[in-house]
Amino acid sequence: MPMNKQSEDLVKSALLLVDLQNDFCTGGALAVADSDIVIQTANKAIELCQKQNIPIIASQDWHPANHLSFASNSGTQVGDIGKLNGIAQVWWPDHCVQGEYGAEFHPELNRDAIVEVFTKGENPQVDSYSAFFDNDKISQTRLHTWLQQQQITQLFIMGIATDYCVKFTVMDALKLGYNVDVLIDGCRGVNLSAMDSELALAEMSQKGATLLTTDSLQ
Ligand code: VGL
Ligand code: ZN
Repeated sequence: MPMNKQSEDLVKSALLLVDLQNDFCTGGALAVADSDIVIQTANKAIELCQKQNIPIIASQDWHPANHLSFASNSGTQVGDIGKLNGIAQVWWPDHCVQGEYGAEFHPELNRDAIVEVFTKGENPQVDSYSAFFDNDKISQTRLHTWLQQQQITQLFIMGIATDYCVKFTVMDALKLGYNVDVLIDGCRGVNLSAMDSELALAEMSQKGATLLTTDSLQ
């Protein structure tokens, strides 16, 4: 029995792919380990979702070159921790600059399957880990409105990075009332500290997300 038959169930779902971009993959500015596995897992999840008419959507980190989360623009070192406009900030290498190769989705990702893309991180003054809100929680992307228009109330979420953009996206989704399943085999983290991804998953679970593997979509 498929666990989610989009046509028959009352609950409408979407698969949300978080930041599957070149800069977060091998060779990129902010690459996570095993990004090739993430892309393969995404393609498998896409195939399984397409069979059930579950739409595939994606977030895209999309920074202007002058973004203040870049150490190069802030007089800080990569990996430094501090505050940007009063909000906790890690300083990153330049990454996912609008229009550049690093910001594009990975070439091996089945990009044709993606029906809607939600960009984030365009305001140079504030970082945006979540696909829903900037880190200041003031500005929001089109994602929540779009999901409401589609009457989608359940999300399968996977991607990069477990300890930043996946975590913040999952937490906001839960706060907004979505039912969230995290496809953990399709997530990898930055792990500035070794346990960060595990801790992030534990937090997501504790707040109400279900941790699944992609084969449970079958
Ligand atoms: C991300 C750090 C900076 C992410 C984005 O996609 O997790 N991490 N920008
Ligand atoms: Zn970023």
